[in-house]
Amino acid sequence: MEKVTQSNTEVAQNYVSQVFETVKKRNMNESEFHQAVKEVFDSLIPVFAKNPHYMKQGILERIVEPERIITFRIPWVDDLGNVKVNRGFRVQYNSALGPYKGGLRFHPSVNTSIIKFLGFEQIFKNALTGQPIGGGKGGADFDPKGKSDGEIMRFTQSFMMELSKHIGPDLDVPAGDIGVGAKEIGFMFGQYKRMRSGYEAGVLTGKGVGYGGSLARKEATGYGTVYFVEEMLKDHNLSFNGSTVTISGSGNVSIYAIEKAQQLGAKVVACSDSSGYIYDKNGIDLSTVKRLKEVENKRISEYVNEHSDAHYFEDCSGIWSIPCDIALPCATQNELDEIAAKVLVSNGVKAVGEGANMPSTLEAINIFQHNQVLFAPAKAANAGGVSVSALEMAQNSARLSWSFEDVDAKLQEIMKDIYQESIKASEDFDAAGNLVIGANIAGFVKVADAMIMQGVI
Ligand code: NDP
Ligand code: 2IT
Repeated sequence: MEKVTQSNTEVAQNYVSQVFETVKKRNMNESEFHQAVKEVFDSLIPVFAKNPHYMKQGILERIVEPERIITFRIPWVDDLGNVKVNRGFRVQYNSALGPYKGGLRFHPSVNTSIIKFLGFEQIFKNALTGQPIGGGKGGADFDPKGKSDGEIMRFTQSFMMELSKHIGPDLDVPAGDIGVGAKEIGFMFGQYKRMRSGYEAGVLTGKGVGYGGSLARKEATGYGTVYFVEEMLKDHNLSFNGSTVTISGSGNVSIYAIEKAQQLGAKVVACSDSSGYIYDKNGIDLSTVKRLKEVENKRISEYVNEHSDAHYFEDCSGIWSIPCDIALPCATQNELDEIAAKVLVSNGVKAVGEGANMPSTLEAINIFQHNQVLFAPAKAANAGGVSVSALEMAQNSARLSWSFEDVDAKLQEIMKDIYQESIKASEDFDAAGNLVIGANIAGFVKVADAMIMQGVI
């Protein structure tokens, strides 16, 4: 390790901005991808200043270039007999630490930029978990809203016909993300099995618990986010207990973040979907949200029909105008912008924890950090989901299934470790307490060192 001088820092800055310019040129019009890359690159300048050998190894140039991107046609037939065509994606980003691992997203907004930003972040998130998993992501621009179970099954079967050529328990292990839950994973697993001569349980995670799924996987991302934020709060003599919390979204991550925050004594007063948000000053009744979203597939607006004190507001971004101590964005990318961040700050928010992937814009993160708001970045805070996916792979390989309590205890341990590692990296690189920098560096160093040991590949 070299002594850091001003000129080392300048060399590192120049290197980073030159590689970033190439990234922009080579990946034109991919704004989400640029945003994710910029956040990581900016964090790494002190690493290159201290360890110039990473620059000589061309590590940034290699790490931003996916090992492989697969795109494919997904033809399927709707209930009326019409032929539909969607586009499928899988980015196999980095396998330095293990098989590619990461979710599948079904949403009309899915495109190359979205899948690449998610895949890029997944590399460092997966490294932080300490589990042997590389980074990948995939999905399709298919909109599951309003589709029958038959349509969803036919679509996912067609999707898997093609994806199956590229995945396997030791090669690439997809899971869920927006629009992909246990139902879709079940249909995909069935179709994959038909096309193989054996039962490869570990090819997908997030499976039903009756056929190889792990207990606590469903809860893992939301619970993990709250465990991580609780750890961060504890360091500042704060806690969920007795605090007022807003949590955007009402999908998988959001529901289980609400559940754990409530178990820790918080009052969660608001949640949302893409149409609008609800505010319940008495605290959200989670059993109603679960029934509406997990069973009946309804809009969050229906909540107020059953809770007369609650209010529904159109425009989901308005959720950030509700005064709270802790805000957990758990819906989607860029759902919390600079204006929303300023409103949260002026209402006295103490901590923000990202359950979703890249929910805060770079400008919003700046606002939080300049106003001493504790900030838990997605890569670290939402790593609980993929951590338990890796535990599901381990159980599948061993042909065992662990109890809910065992998996939950391991999850808590992993989230604490990620917090400690990120804090330590922030201190080692003169940014004490900055978890964006700490998490990016801690994840990056593991991947970069493994890549260097494996040669120029
Ligand atoms: P779900 O599909 O279960 O839920 C998504 C929620 O976010 C829904 O309430 C949805 O509302 C809302 N939402 C989606 N898109 C938008 C949008 N454009 N604007 C406003 N609201 C929107 O997905 P998950 O809960 O699994 O995922 C949520 C986030 O967490 C994503 O960023 C995902 O990448 C991330 N994540 C997920 C993990 C997992 O294990 N599932 C792990 C780590 C991160 P509506 O129903 O109206 O569309
Ligand atoms: O963004 C994520 O970490 C996920 N959607 C979960 C990935 C996984 O493989 O469990």
